[in-house]
Amino acid sequence: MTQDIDIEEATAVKGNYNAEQIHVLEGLEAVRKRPAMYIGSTSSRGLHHLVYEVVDNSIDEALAGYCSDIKVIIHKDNSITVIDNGRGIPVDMMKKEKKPAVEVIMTVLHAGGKFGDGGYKVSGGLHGVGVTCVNALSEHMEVEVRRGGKCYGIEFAKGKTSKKLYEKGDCETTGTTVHFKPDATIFTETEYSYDTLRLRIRELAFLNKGITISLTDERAEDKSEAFHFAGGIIEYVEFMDKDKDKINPKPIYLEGEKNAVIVEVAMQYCDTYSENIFTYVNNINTEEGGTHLSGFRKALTRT
Ligand code: 0RA
Repeated sequence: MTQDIDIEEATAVKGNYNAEQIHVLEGLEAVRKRPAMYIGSTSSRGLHHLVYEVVDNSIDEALAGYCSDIKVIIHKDNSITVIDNGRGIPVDMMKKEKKPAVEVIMTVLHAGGKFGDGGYKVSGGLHGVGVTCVNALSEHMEVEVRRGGKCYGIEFAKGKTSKKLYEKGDCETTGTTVHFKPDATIFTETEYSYDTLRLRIRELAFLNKGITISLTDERAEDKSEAFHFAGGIIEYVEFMDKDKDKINPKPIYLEGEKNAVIVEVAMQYCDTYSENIFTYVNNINTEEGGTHLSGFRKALTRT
């Protein structure tokens, strides 16, 4: 993918840049210039996508086994806060960049992948560029990191650092809080739909058993829900079949792992004529199926 930006022009306008700054600018400007290339669209769909990208990072932390609770808040001004109780984004200085890791993660495209250990990135999405894109497309973003007994803050505007990492004080918990306000000059729609976010958050809670994901709408009074499914996709199937006459009252459940690929299946027969089959890969609904679906069908027929 070529990043279409005139570095010479940018340098001429802004003065002297060193190579590293140009690299950062290149990424962020590219995202702001062609946002749809990174998040699909700048309509309502893209607006909601920003939330999914941030939540995705917390889900990854949960899949790595370090986070059990994710909170999503829609504020009155249609800005969003995502809070998790994971390990917190690392804040230590990175030698090459001479910047704290959290700043590099938030401002350098593709920086995400360099961090977690093998197989860290398991949840779907933009593979490390996600949260950087959200930052680039936000009027402002604040990140709070709770880690190693301390609480830190860092702030950005349109993807650029506006307040360097600072220590806020002591803190006994760990986790990350990301607050962002989508840039109204980029998005054609800036109002969040509770129901749209709710559907995806509930789906993520079904797909990732044991994690609690809550959604709060501060634009309305007492509008808050928490989703937690200990049974995961078993409960998803039960939910989908709740008004049907079941042949096997308890869904059949299979779980296995091969070549580092984890597979989960939950199924239930009903007395209906048509079947509903939903497949997901890394939390993303694969509407057109794939080898995972055809393999499953083949195996089921054989069995
Ligand atoms: C990189 C490395 C580690 C954690 C994270 C990123 C991380 C990112 C996000 C984004 C939202 N919540 C997050 N929580 C964690 C692991 C650092 C370690 O080894 O402790």
